[in-house]
Amino acid sequence: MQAYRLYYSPGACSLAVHIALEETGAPFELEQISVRRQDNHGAHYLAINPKARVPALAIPGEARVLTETPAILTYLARRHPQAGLLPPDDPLREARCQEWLAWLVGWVHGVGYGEFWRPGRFLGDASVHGAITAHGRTIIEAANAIIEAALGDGRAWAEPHGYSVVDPFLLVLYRWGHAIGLDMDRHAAWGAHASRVLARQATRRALESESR
Ligand SMILES: N[C@@H](CCC(=O)N[C@@H](CS)C(=O)NCC(=O)O)C(=O)O
Repeated sequence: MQAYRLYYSPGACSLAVHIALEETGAPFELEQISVRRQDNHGAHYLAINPKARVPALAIPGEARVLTETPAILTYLARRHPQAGLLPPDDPLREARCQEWLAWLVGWVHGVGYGEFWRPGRFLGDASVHGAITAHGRTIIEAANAIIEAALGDGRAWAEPHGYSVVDPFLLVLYRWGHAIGLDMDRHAAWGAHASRVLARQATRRALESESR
């Protein structure tokens, strides 16, 4: 099999895709894109992904990169079913995973962390950026409480059937909570979940390679 190429940034949402790729066992290459220094807006990456975001996945034989984390995760799970990253042949169980992804990516990441880290994305007027950042933090904290309550019922993974593409995304958000200075120790069930994701070989390999 020819190798995938993942365009990523260390610790960004692309980490969830990186972990999923490791779970599949399929060959892949990495190309680091700096989202902080806005290098991704350079001509090289814009030609690859006009949306100028990571992750993007180059698929052998496919002219356009695949973008949008839920789409990439779903593709990898379905393309490599032996990895068990989505429940097989069960529309409701898959829909539950998509329900998580849509909310985590669209609301918690897109709006919560978007407002927190990039208030200028919402309004150009710098005088209101402080209020937008504070609003983003409120969204994140409310979402974190919902995640903790869901994981607090004793399940090992986001969906009770077993590990899925949702779990590495939850790890990304757990790390981001720490990164913005939230007291993540308040979320004991989520912390235990993060430890379980971190204990997987695929996660270890992805994190080790992103720290190099
Ligand atoms: N909806 C996209 C969001 C991707 C996204 O916002 N990625 C961030 C990193 S976590 C990024 O590339 N940020 C660069 C920027 O804002 O300039 C997805 O689900 O993949």
